[in-house]
Order: sequence, then C-alpha cells, then structure tokens
Amino acid sequence: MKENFFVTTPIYYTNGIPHIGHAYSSLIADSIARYQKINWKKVKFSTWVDENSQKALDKATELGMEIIPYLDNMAKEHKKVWDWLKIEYTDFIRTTEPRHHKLVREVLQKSFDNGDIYEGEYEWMYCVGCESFKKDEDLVFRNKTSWETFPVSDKVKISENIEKICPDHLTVPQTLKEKNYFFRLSRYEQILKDFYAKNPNFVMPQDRFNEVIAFVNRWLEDFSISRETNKFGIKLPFDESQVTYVWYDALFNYVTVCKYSPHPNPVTLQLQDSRVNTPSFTCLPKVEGIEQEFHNQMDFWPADLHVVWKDIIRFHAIYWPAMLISAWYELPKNILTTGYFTVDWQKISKSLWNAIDPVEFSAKYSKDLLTLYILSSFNIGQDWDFDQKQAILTYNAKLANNFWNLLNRAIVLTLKLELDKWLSSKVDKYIANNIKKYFSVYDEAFSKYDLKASLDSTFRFLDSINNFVTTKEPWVLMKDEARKDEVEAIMYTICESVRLVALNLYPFFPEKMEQIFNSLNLVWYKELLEKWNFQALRNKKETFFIKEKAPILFEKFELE
Ligand code: ME8
Repeated sequence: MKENFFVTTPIYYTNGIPHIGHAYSSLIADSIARYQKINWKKVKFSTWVDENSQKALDKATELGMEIIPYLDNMAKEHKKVWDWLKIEYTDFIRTTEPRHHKLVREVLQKSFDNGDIYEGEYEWMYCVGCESFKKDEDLVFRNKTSWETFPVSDKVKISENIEKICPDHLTVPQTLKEKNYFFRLSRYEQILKDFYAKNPNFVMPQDRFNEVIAFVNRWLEDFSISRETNKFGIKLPFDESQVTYVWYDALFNYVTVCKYSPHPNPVTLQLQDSRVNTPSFTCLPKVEGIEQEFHNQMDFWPADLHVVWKDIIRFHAIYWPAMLISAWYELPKNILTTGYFTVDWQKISKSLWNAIDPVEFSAKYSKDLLTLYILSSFNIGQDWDFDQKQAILTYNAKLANNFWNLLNRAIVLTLKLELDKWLSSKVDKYIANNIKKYFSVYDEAFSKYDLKASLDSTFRFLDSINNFVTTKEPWVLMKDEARKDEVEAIMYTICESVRLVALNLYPFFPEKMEQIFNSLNLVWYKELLEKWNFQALRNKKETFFIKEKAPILFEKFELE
C-alpha cells in the first residue's frame, strides 16, 4: 500500500495574474510532489485561487466588470499559467465553489457552537493590499510632501502633512468601525505552545519558527473573522448579514479539497451559478446537482506540507492550527516558509508593475532555466533579488555545460566503441564512493525539503564525474585495442553516473530527464519511476545499449 502525501501551495489572489513570486511557491511544491510520487507515495497536490477578497472586487470594479465574470476569467488565466509551466497539481480549488462555501459554513458553525466565536464591535485599520487588519506597529509614517517614510512613534503626531501607510503597499489603510465576530484565539495560547514543543519542525526553517513562538509567547489576541460592510464572500451561518473574513475562509481551502470533490468543470461552474445575475453578490453555497458529487477523501488530511512565504506565516502557523482544533480537525504536519524575492531590489508587486511573468520568461529562456535558478541559487527562507544575468549563467554552467557535456561524451564515446552487446561493467570505486556520499546528502536534504542542498549535492557529484572523465581520458585509451576492457569500464561508470544524475534531477526537470533516459535507451524509465520506486531504480544494476547521438537538450543562452 502506498502512503499518502498531501502538499499545498497558497491559493493566490486574483487581482492580477501570477508572477515569478507565485511561480516560486508552485515550483517548490511541484518538485516536492514529483519527488514524493517517485518515492512510492500517493500524492495529492492542491492549488489555485483565493477569490473572496476585497482586492479582487476592487479590481473588477476598476475594470467595470461584474465580479463573477471577472473571477471566472481570472481563474482561467491562473490555470493557464500553471498548465503552461506544467505544474502537476491534482486538485484545483476556487473559493467561490459551492463545496468550499459548504465546508466554511460547517466549520464556522462548529466553532460558534464551541463558544470560540463571539460578537463584538471594533474600530480597525484595514489594508486591502494585505487583506489584513493593521495596528500602529505594522505601519510607517509618510511625509506627504517629501514622500519620506519613517517609523511610527509617539514623538511624531499625525498632521496634515503626515500620514500612516502600509510599508508593503504604500497605501493608507481604511478605517473601519463595524460589528464583527471574533475568534477566541486567546483560548489557544497554551494549546499552541504545547503543540509547538511537541513538533519542533512544524515550521521550517527554524528561524521562522522561532519568530512564531516568540509572537505566541508575547500574547495572543482574538481576531475578527467577519466583515459587516463587505457584501461579497461566504455568509456566516449564524448571522447572514455578515460575510466571512477572507483569511478565515481561504485557509480552509486545504480541507475543502480533501473533504469534497470538485464540480467536474470548476472553470465554468460559476457561469451556471445564479450569482452571475445577483447584483448584491450574495453567495449561494448550494447549486443544484452538485451535492451528490461530494465524496469524502479525508484520508489526505492532515496535509503533509503547506508551502507559504514568510508574510503569511502567522496566519498559517498560529491562526490556522487554532481554527482547525476549534473545528475538530487534525493539524498539518509541516509548513515550509520561503523568503521573498525582489526585482531590482524592490518588492514584486502587481501594482508596482515590476512583476516578471513566469510564462514569458520561460518561453524566452526555458522553464528549466527558471526552475534551476530559483531552486538552486538560494536557500528556501532567504530573501533575494531576481537577477536575470545570474539565472542564465547558472543554467549555462550547470545544465548546458556540465551536464550536457557529460551526457554527450557518454553517448558519443560509447558509440565509438562500436559494441555489439549491452555495455555492462562495474562502477569505478572512487565514483561509487562519491555516489554514496553525495546521494545520502541528496536524500537527507529532500526529506527536509531542502531543495537547494539536494540540487547542490547532485551537481557536486556531477563535477566529480566530469573530473573523472578528464583524468581518465577514455578517448585516448580507446586507441589502444589492448585496453578495451578498461575503456568499457570507464564508459560504464560514465553512463551509470548520467543515469543516476538524471534520476536525482527528475523531480525538477522531468521532461528533459525523460529524454536523457531515452538517449541511454532506458525508454521505459518514466513509467517505472511513476509505478515503481526511485530508490529501487537507483540500486538496480543497469546495462546500456546506445544507438544514436542525443539531440541537444540544454541550449546555451547568450547574455544580453
Ligand atoms: O497571500 N516572493 O495570496 P498572494 C516570494 N491569498 N514569494 C511570493 C512573492 C514574492 N515576491 N509574491 C508572492 C495570498 N509569493 C493569499 C494566500 S493561502 C490560504 C492564502 C508567493 O497572491 C508566496 O508564497 O498575495 C505567497 O504566499 C503566495 O505567493 C500568495 O500570494
């Protein structure tokens, strides 16, 4: 029996199409999902869109569109990006789907019945860009004339010339005074502390987890889970005059995909929904004929891994576990937190127009170049600046030079041997030791979702095998008929190393690695990998029958 593995990306807001920041999370989740799949796991991988947000509504209004057609269109646009990048998701979710409304209303009712939700009134500052409530310490002052920003402090008083803004979106937050419902987070303080102590790797990397723990240790405040003035969203089951706060609804997407299966065609689902003609945007969690299609797939919950960036770690590591416990669900096993990257040292923002389109970028340079650069250049968790030149240099050095040269040599030189049998021998001792050394690092790193370390160890092994080839000079030895066996052993070591490197790199570059298997005449490998097991294939004694030269798989790119 295969074990289950469930990985998620954040669901993305639909006020714009995904940029490379979003692609970063999706590529991480995709590589992890593929790795788990070839390690004999049954994988569930969910993603898609967070729709009940104020910013999507604002964007639709700005474009003069009705919200539902706008969301339908954006859902399609997002899907196109992930399909183009060949992200191998298994589950797509839109938070306007009836199954999600159903789930959210169920959990809200449960928490309300538990006494975890109560009514109150509050005056809030709210940043639509962040879709979150703000306190003074979250904001900065800006001088309206000089545009200079500085920390909020008692010494500076708000005046005509000074305003408080969100440092990320550079906008003045709204001030709201509404009746709200609150979630009793304060009740969960000790429960969370105990849970963190028992699960020391719950949030990765460790420094992010330390921040979460420090935050919980300071104090936990109840938070608002509803909006009175918003009309678009999921209505509270116990007070239909209010809609659910977008984060409360969004987080539960991870459970919805496990509990209820989707409508057969969620992209067009909304078009059949009577909400299209509902001017007040009230939500209808029920569409006729949908109910029967719900299946229970809870065997995938709890999630093994949520991939998120550090900006939303508090929602995932503090609010989310408390919300789950309150609704009687188990807690996810791990949260992998990425840093954020900038373009020209500026935070990427759909509204600041510095976003790089991952589709355009990969169409120009290949998806492999994008994947290699963003997964191998920086530790997950670290902030970094997207440097196109560096991306090209990395790709040219690692894939177009080191790997392609090795593969090409393996094939061309083996062809020169003019063998009329399968190439079979023993792997050179020094290389066999390196395989052990570098591959145990690869495995250990992957088990901690440290993709950079897995890639690094593979490329280090690749360097060692390239050195081996240069030192042994099989092309010289080949001229001496008496050393035929020795040359065959060298060529066997090289072909075997190419095979093993291709196995290690398969979760990152599946299409190219499949082509490499084909070049080595291991044509059934893709199928074997998906049905069988990566570790078993690694240990399999393989023989090679190379028939023809390989097409160029990694073309070099010129620097502009
Ligand atoms: O936060 N660098 O959606 P979102 C690195 N809907 N990662 C980035 C990035 C950047 N510059 N920009 C975006 C939301 N990301 C919510 C999530 S989940 C229940 C709800 C990645 O569209 C990062 O992983 O603003 C972030 O968490 C994600 O895109 C979603 O961004």
